[in-house]
Amino acid sequence: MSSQDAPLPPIGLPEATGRSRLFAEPLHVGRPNLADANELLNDFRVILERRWLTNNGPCVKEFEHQVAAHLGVRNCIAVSNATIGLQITIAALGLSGEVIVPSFTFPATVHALAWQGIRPIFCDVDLSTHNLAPASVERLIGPQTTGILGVHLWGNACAIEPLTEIARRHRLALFFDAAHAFDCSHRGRMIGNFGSAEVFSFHATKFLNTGEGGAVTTNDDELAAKLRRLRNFGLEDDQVVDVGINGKMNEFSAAMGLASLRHRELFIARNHSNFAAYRDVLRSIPGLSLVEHPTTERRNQQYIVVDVDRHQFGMSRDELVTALHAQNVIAKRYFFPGCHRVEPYKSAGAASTPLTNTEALCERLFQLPTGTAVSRNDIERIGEFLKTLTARARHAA
Ligand code: T4K
Repeated sequence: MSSQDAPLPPIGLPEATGRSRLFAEPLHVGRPNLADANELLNDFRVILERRWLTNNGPCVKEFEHQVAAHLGVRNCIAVSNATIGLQITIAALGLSGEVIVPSFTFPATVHALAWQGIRPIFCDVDLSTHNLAPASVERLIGPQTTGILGVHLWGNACAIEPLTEIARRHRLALFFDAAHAFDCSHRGRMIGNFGSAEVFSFHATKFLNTGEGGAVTTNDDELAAKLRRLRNFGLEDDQVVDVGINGKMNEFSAAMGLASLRHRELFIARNHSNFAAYRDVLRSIPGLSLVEHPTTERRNQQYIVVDVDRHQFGMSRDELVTALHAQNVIAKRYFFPGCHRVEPYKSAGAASTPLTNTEALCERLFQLPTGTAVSRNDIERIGEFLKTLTARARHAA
């Protein structure tokens, strides 16, 4: 069970659960954005006819080429998922001891460190960006620290320049979990070009998906060569030169990725129009604010993140999410309760470190469905429901 699956408390509003549901079918956060099914089936047929299914096949090579060209980065190494991508990056950078990482992230970021025998040092985030707070990072650097792992949460870039300066001053590796940030920019440059390496996720729930998949990008050719070996059992031609793993992307995933790349403008346009629709409906609801980030940057807008003020709205975030679930709107509580409060990190003492901003965000934020499976009409219905919910909750108070 993931931390997000922890049971939600029951709420005492019969109006929210007693009637027929707002949606007959569940409306999910993370419903995949998909290319046309016939187009995909045709691509799969070609792969089957070619009888080359994995191990650096032609679709994987083409996918890597197109991703690198789109991001303007020298190297793209496609992998089986971002978690493996993070692990081989940690190994390729030769990290050990302790690495500073936000607690406010999906557990995969932190587990990737733990799998490599590294102690995660949890750092608080900035309340406005939800990303690593550079001043807090610097305070946590100790003799065992070898690296900083930032996360571009919701596709919003970390404070890259201050973090780069801190890493340079303390001679630490700096790399990024860019799982949410494909097709997003920082100061006009595409994410994928920063730090020693950046790791994308192409999981089904991500803006651009390959079913399962990911990629590591880097402008360091030597690091790229090592990452390619580590992804493929440590093999260099037929010689084993590193302790590698099997982190290869297969041809079907790469074909899905290529199809997603062809349709990405459509996906982005839908995410942006859904975001605008949510902004319209949430504007008039007291206690709910849509989390917004700089509009001067390119953004995939894959996450609709809402901040709940329980006093103004009339109920807590958890009560609200329960009420939405009862209506078949499967809102998520990313990233409750914070990695420092889950095992094994909690028992190792991480929960005793106060991470005030992280804990506040963990109690206040939730995510609503978007993507190509969600229409403006769906969003308006969710908005009407939320209006009724707050009116009743405030009346009952
Ligand atoms: N770093 C960060 C910051 C991440 O957010 C993630 C993953 C990673 C690293 C690791 O990347 P990968 O190793 O996965 O490439 C989901 C995803 O499984 C996970 O990939 C993602 N982040 C995370 C934010 O969301 P859960 O536990 O919420 O998954 P689940 O099964 O509850 O699915 C989420 C929603 O999506 C559900 O409401 C159902 C819907 N869904 C899901 C799938 C798989 C669909 O409608 N169709 C589908 O095919 O973690």
